[in-house]
Amino acid sequence: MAPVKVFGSARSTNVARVLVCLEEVGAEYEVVNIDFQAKEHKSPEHLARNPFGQIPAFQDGDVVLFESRAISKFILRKYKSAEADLLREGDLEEAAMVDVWTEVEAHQYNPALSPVVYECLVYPATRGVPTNQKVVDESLEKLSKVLDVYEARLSKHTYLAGDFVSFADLNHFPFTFYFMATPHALLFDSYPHVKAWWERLMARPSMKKLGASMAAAAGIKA
Ligand SMILES: N[C@@H](CCC(=O)N[C@@H](CS)C(=O)NCC(=O)O)C(=O)O
Repeated sequence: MAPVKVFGSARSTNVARVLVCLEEVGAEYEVVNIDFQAKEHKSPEHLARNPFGQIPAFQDGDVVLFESRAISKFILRKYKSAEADLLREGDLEEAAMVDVWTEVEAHQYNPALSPVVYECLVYPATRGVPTNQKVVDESLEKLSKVLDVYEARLSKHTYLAGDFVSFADLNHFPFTFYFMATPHALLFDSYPHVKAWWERLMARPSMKKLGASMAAAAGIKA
């Protein structure tokens, strides 16, 4: 079987979300780089894969997809096994909890945490602009409130959806990985159960492998 293709740069957060799923299920894949400098993401060829001109896009034979969370679910369904059952669709309640915490990542956690990553790492490196401290401070305040909820949840369960690792946890990998390279990583020390959960995730071979290549590509300490 030909390996599936992921279009985009492996250091991009939304691409890494897809790659961590591919690593978790042990699928063969190829990353096809899309050159942002050359505006390849806005080329007719790439717009046919992703009409919003963004990365990632994904191809598995005739199946062409965009939106990293949807691509990830396709992968987890296609390669589901007894060892890698990360959506828990065989159990209505477990699947619902995976959905709940997947939504929480998208609508509570990521909007609070990602501006810190953009302001401290991405914009200074890609746009040459200094960090906007007001945005960072406001985001950290929001993030603290979100982490209060995570701390309560993770003091009762090993992982977000329950006592099993799931897509809900994997989803947190790319942005949290970069957040840990900002000067604000110490915030997690105030949330011992969240910190232990993150360390458990980072001990997974999938995250160790991708983290090492993201750190090397972005020039940060893993
Ligand atoms: N919701 C989309 C977001 C994709 C996205 O924002 N990709 C960024 C890179 S991480 C991008 O392609 N930016 C270029 C642009 O928007 O022109 C997903 O999850 O796939």
